[in-house]
Parts: sequence; structure tokens; C-alpha cells
Amino acid sequence: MDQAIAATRPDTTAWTTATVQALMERPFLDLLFEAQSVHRRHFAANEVQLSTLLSIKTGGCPEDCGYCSQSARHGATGVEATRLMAPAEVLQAARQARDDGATRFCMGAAWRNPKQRDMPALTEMVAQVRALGLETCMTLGMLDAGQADALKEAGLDYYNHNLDTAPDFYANVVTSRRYEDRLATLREVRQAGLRVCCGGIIGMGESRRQRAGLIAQLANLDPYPESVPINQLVPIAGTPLADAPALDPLEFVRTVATARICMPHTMVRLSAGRQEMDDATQALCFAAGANSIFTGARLLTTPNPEADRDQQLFKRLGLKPMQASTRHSAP
Ligand code: SAM
Ligand code: DTB
Ligand code: SF4
Repeated sequence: MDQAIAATRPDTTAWTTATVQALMERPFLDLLFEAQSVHRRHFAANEVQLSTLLSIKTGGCPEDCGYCSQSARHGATGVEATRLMAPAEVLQAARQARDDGATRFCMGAAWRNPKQRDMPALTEMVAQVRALGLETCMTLGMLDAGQADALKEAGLDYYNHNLDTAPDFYANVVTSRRYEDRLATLREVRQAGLRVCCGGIIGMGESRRQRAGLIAQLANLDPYPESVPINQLVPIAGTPLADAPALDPLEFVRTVATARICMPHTMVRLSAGRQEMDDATQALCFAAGANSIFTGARLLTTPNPEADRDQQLFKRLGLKPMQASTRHSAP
């Protein structure tokens, strides 16, 4: 590593936006080399963890997130609102995901927060999916302490709750809650002993400095998340971000590399946006230290690459699905 940059690197977890930005702005090949080196120190170089998503309650969400197809505040996004799925239906989808090679099953609901009356069904889903031998993840919006404890007790492994962008860009994208609300839920999730999955969306019109600000926020969580999804905005007609200008793919790769360097033990997940990404960009993201993806034909409401495209890509790159038992533990 070049000495000038080494000198700006904090020896504690206290990243600043400026130190992260300095890292992100290094010559592309230096950045990639360091990210790949960090990655190899902590993980098997050619293994990628596979998670599958299921939308257990779609659409009709009261929040106003500018990127989301599921907000009831955006006119016509073409998403139909559904009720919470029955645990038996969820179990069937989880069994399919496991048979297709996923080791983690992530259940997402379009809620500001779960209601108490939903908790029995949610905890039943967790227990049943876990009994299949899958790691479990849920993303249900804000949680209070009791809800986080109940999910943990049912066997939930991870809770996904994204910070999504830098604090100073948040209000450009979401006004129905504050950044501090997200941080408060993350604290409850940690307090309950759940593992944290927390990342963001790139390509919403934020600056490079704001991308660095997001990574600094994530890396300064103590401890930092065990899983960090980096989503590329999937522009959705009918949402305020439908016409967000396309991002330079190399800027996305820089963000992935920076996340890997700042959070060496985390699973960096190349999340939404793979369907719209070419294979070479995905390959660069793996070279930059991404080691987890969502598989399955759908994310929550948008398409994801079909299994055969992913299998071809893995074959061309010599990548192997990571077995749950070989996954390195986070710090
Ligand atoms: N309602 C819960 C919440 O907001 O935490 C859980 C579901 S929400 C859909 C989960 C995450 O999906 C968001 O935090 C965001 O990062 C991601 N997401 C949603 N729409 C997206 C889009 N159009 N492009 C990329 N990521 C998106
Ligand atoms: C995350 O960070 N990305 C996933 C998962 N966590 C829940 C969701 C991506 C959603 C993409 C848009 C859609 O399919 O609606
Ligand atoms: Fe609702 Fe989550 Fe979509 Fe925001 S991101 S509108 S909270 S489903």
C-alpha cells in the first residue's frame, strides 16, 4: 500500500468520510488490488455465498422511499399489494431455494414496522425455515426491542435493515422517517443478539463523497455488520427515482472495493442491479471483494438473473457456491 494512503488509514474503527473517500479515489487498479488482497486474507478466494429472497408481504407500504416500487405513496408502479403470506407457503419457497443451492433465505415485508398481530406468523416462518437447515434473514422495517427478541428466540440469524445512503443525502430520498430511526432499529437488533445485514443503494444521484459517507457509517457501526448488501438502484417507473442518471459501472466497483477494505470480515453482497449489469462488471465486483449474491429469478418485485445465467457466469469465472459450514465468521 502506498505510504501516503497508509498514513491516512485509521487504526481504530473511526472512519471519516474523508478517509474513506481518499481510499475510494485511489487509482482503480491499486484500489482493486488492495480489496482483493484483503478479501483473500479473510475468505476463500473463489467462493460466493448464495442467498434467496422472498417477498412475504408485497406493496402498499406507508413509507415514501423514493427508490421503492412498494410505496403506496408513489402512483403507478405496477406492484399489487398483498397480505402476509402463510407460513406453509413460505416454507415451500424456502425448500425450493435450498434445493437450488441457497444457504440463506431472506424474507422481506413492505412495512414501516411489523404489527404485534403479525409476530406469531413471523416467528413460525423463522422456526420452520431454519429447521430446513437454512440460515434465516428477515427485513420487516423498524423493530422494537420485544420484536427483535422474539425473532431471535424463534431462531432468526440475520436482520436486514439498510442505512441506504449517507446521512446528508437521506432526506433527498426518504422523508417518512429519519436516519436516526434506522440507527435505533440497528441498535435493537444488535442488542437482541441478531447478526446485522446493513448496506445501501448506489446510483440515486448521490455524490462520491456521499457514497464514502455511507461506507463510513457502516464501517463505524460497532461492530460493523456481518453482511453488507450493496445495491445498484433499479430504476422503477412511477417512483421519484425512475429517471435517476445511470451510474458509471466503475464507480459501483469502487464502492464495493471500498466496502471490502473498510469491513474486511463482512460478507459484501452484490445485491440489486445484477440483472441490469453486464458479466464483466459483475466479475470486477467479485475481484473487488464481493462474495455474496442473491440467486433466484426475482428479488422482491424486480427480476434477478435466471439460474442458468448465474451458473454460466460462475463457470466462466471458476467460482463456487460457499457452503454454510465454510463461511468465515465475522469479527
Ligand atoms: N420495508 C423494509 C425496509 O425498508 O427496511 C424492508 C424491505 S426494503 C424493500 C429493503 C431494501 O431494498 C431497501 O432498504 C433498499 O436498500 C432495497 N431496495 C428497494 N428498492 C430498491 C431498488 N429499486 N433498487 C435497489 N434497491 C432497492
Ligand atoms: C437488500 O439490501 N437488497 C434486497 C434485500 N436487501 C431485501 C432487496 C432488493 C430489492 C430490489 C428491488 C425490488 O425487487 O423490489
Ligand atoms: Fe416500504 Fe421498505 Fe419500500 Fe421503504 S423500502 S417503501 S419501507 S418496502
